[in-house]
Amino acid sequence: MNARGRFISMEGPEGSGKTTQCARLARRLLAAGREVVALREPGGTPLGEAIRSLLQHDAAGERMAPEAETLLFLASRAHLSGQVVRPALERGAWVVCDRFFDSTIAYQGFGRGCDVEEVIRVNEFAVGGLRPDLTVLLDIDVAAGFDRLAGRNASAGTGNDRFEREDRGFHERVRAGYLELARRWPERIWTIDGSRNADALERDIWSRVAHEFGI
Ligand code: T5A
Repeated sequence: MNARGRFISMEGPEGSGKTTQCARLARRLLAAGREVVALREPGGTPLGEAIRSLLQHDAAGERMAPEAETLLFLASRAHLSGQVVRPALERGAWVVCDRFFDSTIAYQGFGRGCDVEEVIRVNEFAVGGLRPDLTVLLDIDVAAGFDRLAGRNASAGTGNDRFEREDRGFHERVRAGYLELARRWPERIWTIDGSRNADALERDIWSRVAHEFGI
């Protein structure tokens, strides 16, 4: 458990509904009278948002080395952890984060093929022992997640970013990597079927959070 506040991260493959559920969980916590700090990764600070933009778009068609990509995510996370997450937890706030360090293990480790144990070690260096009290893993079939994104992109008139353009094999490895992490750290990572409707997921996540943290 973190000093005073609570730290919850939401993880999963593309289109699994993390952003939707983070917003709903934050609303429930606010309604329960908690101070909530809602964050996303990469991002959450001006430096982090600048790094996010570097990571999501091709730099003049140049392919980024997997190690460079990993370290950019970690730079954003190190800054966010020290500047925002730790101070929030120390004053007793609830931090709800759309992705945290499991994303780097799943995407850059399992997805890109960087050595997983090495990625875990550098992650530790970046966050200095900080870890979520609870991680909700929204698991979804890769094709189903991409169908959702296609619907969203069509109505928003946007295209796929650098990660969404990766092939099916990459995203299958990411999904399998997440499930492997859930087996490795069952006390922290709770896997839930993300293909269900958003209201049902919201209810289940809230009931788990309320029960686990005594709200
Ligand atoms: N990344 C990130 C790494 O490679 N390494 C890292 O260390 C980190 C931190 C971030 C990218 O960076 C990569 C992973 C990502 O590719 P992002 O824009 O933040 O990019 O992308 P995602 O985190 O993948 O978020 P998305 O917005 O693409 O998907 P979400 O958040 O899972 O889904 P959400 O909630 O936005 O929903 C998508 C669509 O589905 C609908 C929504 O209305 C929306 O249209 N929807 C549902 N439809 C049916 N049923 C439900 N239950 C639904 N929930 C949502």
